[in-house]
Amino acid sequence: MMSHTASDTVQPVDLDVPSYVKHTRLIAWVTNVVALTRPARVVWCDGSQEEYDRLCELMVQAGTMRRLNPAKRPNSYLAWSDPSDVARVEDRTFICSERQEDAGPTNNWAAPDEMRDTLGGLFEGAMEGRTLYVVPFSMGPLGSPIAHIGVELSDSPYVAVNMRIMTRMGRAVYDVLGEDGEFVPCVHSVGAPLRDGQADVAWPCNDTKYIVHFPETREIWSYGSGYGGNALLGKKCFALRIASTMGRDQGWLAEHMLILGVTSPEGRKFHVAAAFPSACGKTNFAMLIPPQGMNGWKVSTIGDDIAWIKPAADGRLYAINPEAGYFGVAPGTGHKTNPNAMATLKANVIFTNVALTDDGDVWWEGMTDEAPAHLIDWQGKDWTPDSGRKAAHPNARFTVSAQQCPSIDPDWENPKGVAIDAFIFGGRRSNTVPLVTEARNWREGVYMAATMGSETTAAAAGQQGVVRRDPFAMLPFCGYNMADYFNHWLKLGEKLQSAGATLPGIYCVNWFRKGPDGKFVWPGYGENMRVLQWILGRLQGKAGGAEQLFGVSPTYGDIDWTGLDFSQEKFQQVISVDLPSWKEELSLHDELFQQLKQGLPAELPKTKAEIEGRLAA
Ligand code: SAT
Ligand code: MN
Repeated sequence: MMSHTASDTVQPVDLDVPSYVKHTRLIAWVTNVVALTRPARVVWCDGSQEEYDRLCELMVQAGTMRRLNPAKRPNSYLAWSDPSDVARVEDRTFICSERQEDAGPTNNWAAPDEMRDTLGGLFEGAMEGRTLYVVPFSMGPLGSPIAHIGVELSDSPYVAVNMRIMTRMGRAVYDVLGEDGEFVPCVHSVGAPLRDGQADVAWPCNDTKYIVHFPETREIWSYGSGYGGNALLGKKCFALRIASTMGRDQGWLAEHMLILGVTSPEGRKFHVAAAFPSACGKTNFAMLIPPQGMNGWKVSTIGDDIAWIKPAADGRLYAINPEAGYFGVAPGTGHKTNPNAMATLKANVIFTNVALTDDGDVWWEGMTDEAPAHLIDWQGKDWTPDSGRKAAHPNARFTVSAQQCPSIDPDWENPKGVAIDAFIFGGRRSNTVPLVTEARNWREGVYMAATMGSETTAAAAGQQGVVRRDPFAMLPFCGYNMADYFNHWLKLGEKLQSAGATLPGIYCVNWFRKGPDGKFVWPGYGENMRVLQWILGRLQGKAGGAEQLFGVSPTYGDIDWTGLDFSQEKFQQVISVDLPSWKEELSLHDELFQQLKQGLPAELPKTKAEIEGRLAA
């Protein structure tokens, strides 16, 4: 990068603090970040529609976004990122706790002082020529006792408008903050200063990337990427990595979970929180429409990605969705697979890295059975169905307000949250793991969740389709030592149980078993309602099942098959527990336990020994 003597050319900018911002510590922090990064101007975002429209128009002018055909997709935009900036970068993500063992062996760690030096160098002058946006946001309903506030300073208008959809962003946050309220400071730069009249590019970013968390001081610094998970700092950085450490310290849980409501034909309502790794269908599951033959069942959506869960005075666990929108994977979302998402996406959407149709609308693989004859692909190139490549990036995303979802639950903004009846953990496994298994107790459930494996997806940079352990679907998102995290779950369960509470049931699912032909055997999507129904039946003592190696799974007769032609033979293919595969699977659990041996709760190897005993017998 060019060296530059900033003091000759760059005048200190006028901060222009709005009169409604009265928080001295916040103003001092903004002053310091401005002095370090030297933006050309500072804009205090108020969260208004006028501001959103203005920033979108600015990006249309700059070539960052294009406006979609208002007749097809009102008030919606399409952004194409730099081809190198399309996913989270786990190898560039750091947890900088004071002690390395607090980050644990599954996180990248750097000493806080050294990292502060590195960041100081990177952020020095990083915003030259750009605008610094001050983005105040609340994770969770404004003023809710479960909510927490953050302020993101970013030189990306794409971040500012996406944060307005994904969080409660704007002026009202300052009323809650007052003069000295707590907030998580988040600093973000795309790392592409504009110097000496240099022309801008449509999607500025930098080959050098750092996504950094300081858990003790609860700070986030992100450099070099404009992509969602790296740049919208309220999401994975705050609501999972920083919040998980807050939860550890304060006795609650921040989880990579969707939250849904499910109402039985008799009108009884349950709430389920379910953890799956990125790009494994959380949004689809949260918006599930029960299939033909399961009339009277209803699923409603509370959240699609993150849950903050706190024990309440009644001994039950209550969950809120800290977000206000969905940053969902577009490919695979269609009228057949997720009609609710398609309805949600009718208007007011920001699409990133999907393809553009000739009539100014969007398309992606899986939206329709047949692809349009001609498209402009996500890299701006002409595309036809025989191009031999995908039109949308596999991790292409939509950003849309949760309020637009037809299946939104009336309680989705309830500041108290909803009481959780069951936790579901699921990975993407073409073999080995059965369709559904019930843990016989909390400890067995924590074991299942801790040892979960999943085939990697396009949501993270790196090789795809390889099985890796992804405990609780939190491997990339836990802000502290995973062994301590397991312990936190075990201890929370013990505490609630000894106070006389009934804990939620824990279930492990796998929608992704493949047959000998390499195709998925389970139809998935709406048909997952049958599994949900079995789970709720178990919770009420109404549904049967059979004990297997590590829990209870349904037999063919325990599932309601009304309206679906699914043979006993196929069912065997998705439910079977193959003993040689499980020997192999347990050795992989062992590898994980070896890696996490420091601080690993004894309950986990003990549970494994029990499974091994059954396997030998
Ligand atoms: O890119 S995000 O981290 O926001 C989405 C995901 O990977 O789950
Ligand atoms: Mn996610």
